[in-house]
Amino acid sequence: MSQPSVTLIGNPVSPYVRKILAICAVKGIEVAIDPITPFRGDDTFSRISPLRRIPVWIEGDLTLCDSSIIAQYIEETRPEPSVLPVDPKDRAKARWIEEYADTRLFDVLGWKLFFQLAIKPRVLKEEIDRDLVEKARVVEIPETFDYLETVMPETGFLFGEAAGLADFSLAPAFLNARVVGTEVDAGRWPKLAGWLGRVESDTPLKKLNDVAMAFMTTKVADQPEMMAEHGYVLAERSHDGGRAMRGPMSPV
Ligand SMILES: N[C@@H](CCC(=O)N[C@@H](CS)C(=O)NCC(=O)O)C(=O)O
Repeated sequence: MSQPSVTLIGNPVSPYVRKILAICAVKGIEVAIDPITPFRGDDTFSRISPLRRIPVWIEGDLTLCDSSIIAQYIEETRPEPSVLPVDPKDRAKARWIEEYADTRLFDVLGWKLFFQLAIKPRVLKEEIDRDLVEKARVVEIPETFDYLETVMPETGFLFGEAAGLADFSLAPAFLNARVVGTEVDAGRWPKLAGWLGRVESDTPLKKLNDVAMAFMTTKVADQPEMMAEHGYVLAERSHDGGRAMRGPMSPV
C-alpha cells in the first residue's frame, strides 16, 4: 500500500488526536500515524513540536501543531463534508465549544484527572497530587458539566443531525475521565449524558475510543503493531525517543 501524503504524530489516548482522527474519518482522509506518547518524544519531536505536544500534522513541507489549527486547515483544504454548521452564528458557537473543550474541559478531565491518576504514576513515575484530584472531582468537574448541560441538544448532535467539530472536540476527553473513575451522572446531567452516548456510539468516535482503550492496555513496544491491527497505516518513521520527559507546558 502506498504511504498516505499526511503523517499524524500522536496516539489515540489523546483526546486531541481523537478529535483529528474523527474529522479525518468523516472526511475520508487517510493519514499515516506515528502513535507516540508525547512524553516519550525524541529530539526531532521537540524541534517540530516546540511544546512537545500531540497532535502534529505533517503534509509535504507543512508541519502544524495544535488540534484547532489542524482542524481548521483540514476544513479549508478538504471542505466536504463540512464539520462546521452553515450559519455564521452557529459556526462561531461551534468554535467556542471547541475552545472550551480544549481549555477548561481538558484542564479538569485531562490534566487534573487523567494526567494525575494515569500519566504521572505510569509514564512519568511521579506522585499524584490527591488534593488537586479531589477538588476537580468535587467542585470543578460538576461546574463544568453544569455549563455543558446548558448547551446540549435534546436529540442529535450539537449542531444538527451530523456530528461535527464541536462534538468531536468535546466528547473524547470523557473516555479519559471514565478510565480513571469519573462518569457523567445521567440523573444530574441528562442532556449531556444523552448526547455523549450518541457521539460515542453513532460516530467514528466509537472505533477511536475502542482503539484508545486497546492502546492503554498494550505494552509500549507493541502499540504500533496494535494500531496496524486496527487498520491504521503506520508512519515510516517513529518519533519515540524511548524515555519519559516532560514538555515545557506540562502542569505539575
Ligand atoms: N492545544 C493543544 C493541546 C495538545 C495537548 O495538550 N496534548 C497533550 C496530550 S493529550 C500533550 O501532548 N501533552 C504533553 C505535554 O503537555 O507535555 C491542541 O489542541 O493540540
